[in-house]
Amino acid sequence: MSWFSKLTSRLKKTSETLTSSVTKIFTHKKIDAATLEDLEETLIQADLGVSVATKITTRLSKEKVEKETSVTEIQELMADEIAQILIPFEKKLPLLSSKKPFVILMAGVNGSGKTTTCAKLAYQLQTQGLSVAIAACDTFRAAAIEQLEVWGHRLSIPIIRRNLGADPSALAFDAYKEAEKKGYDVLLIDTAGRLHTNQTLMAELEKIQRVLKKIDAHLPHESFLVLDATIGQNAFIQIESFGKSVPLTGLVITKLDGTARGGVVVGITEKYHLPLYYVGVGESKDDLQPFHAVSFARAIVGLASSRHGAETV
Ligand SMILES: Nc1nc2c(ncn2[C@@H]2O[C@H](COP(=O)(O)OP(=O)(O)O)[C@@H](O)[C@H]2O)c(=O)[nH]1
Ligand SMILES: [Mg+2]
Repeated sequence: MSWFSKLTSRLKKTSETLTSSVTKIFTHKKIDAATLEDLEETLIQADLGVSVATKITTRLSKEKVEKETSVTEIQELMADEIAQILIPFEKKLPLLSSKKPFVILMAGVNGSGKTTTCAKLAYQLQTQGLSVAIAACDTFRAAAIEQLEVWGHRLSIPIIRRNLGADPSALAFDAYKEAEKKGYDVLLIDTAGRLHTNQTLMAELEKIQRVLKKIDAHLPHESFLVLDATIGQNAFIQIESFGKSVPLTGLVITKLDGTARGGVVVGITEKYHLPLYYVGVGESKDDLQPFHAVSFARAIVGLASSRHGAETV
């Protein structure tokens, strides 16, 4: 299955919900104030955010008012507006060989998908010819270390670990030194899940960064917040709270396959202006995709990858 087909099929819950509402609003109806108001409400309910909803309805009212418009035309217009918002936040990882190992810290609440994302990302980078290790800095739960070792075994990823209860910042320090010695290109740092309200754990996350900065002030090169899309608007408070302890450089949004709330990606990027590097669309090793704004915009409104239906990705 191509990259785009998978994205489209995994985002079906979001696109079907959105499309069925749009179809209901516009079938056999001209665009007028009432239909536009219904559309605006639908878009807000789909977690796209008020300003995006307003942009779409304003443009429709300018271009199409009092005309019969096909649902496809409306989908195209929505995809276009959404893509324009998302494009600035599509960014590729700058894996510069001068920064070796390139260090990415993964933060987030429990269950957001940090460990799985580390494994999938390591696998993806390996297939691009890079050598990758993961530091198992979630030393709180035995299951977390085991979970990484299972992935590591399955995908031949070196896991740098210590025993349960070990100091995560000391482990991060040692893992960097080991990755440096062994010449790994990339080091991913998995961390324990924490509620953003837990001061002790947030302080520990800060300590991991402080310890790494003693080696090199630029470390970690990237700090990603891993967000579970199914939580919808709650993502906003997580970004704000984690942002106080970690200078976030980017986002990973997971579980887009399991939710009708995929629109939240638009609301989040528009509000926080953080690059979105990857999206998680399932639980297996191939289910992490680099974020492509245009494809994503088309997929969430239920359109093919290009205007002509051809695969472009
Ligand atoms: N459907 C789906 N499940 C995911 C995705 N990413 C992670 N998961 C699942 O979410 C659960 C929690 O993931 P985990 O990586 O352990 O979260 P962590 O606590 O942040 O490390 C696991 O059962 C994963 O398989 C995704 O993109 N889609
Ligand atoms: Mg974990």
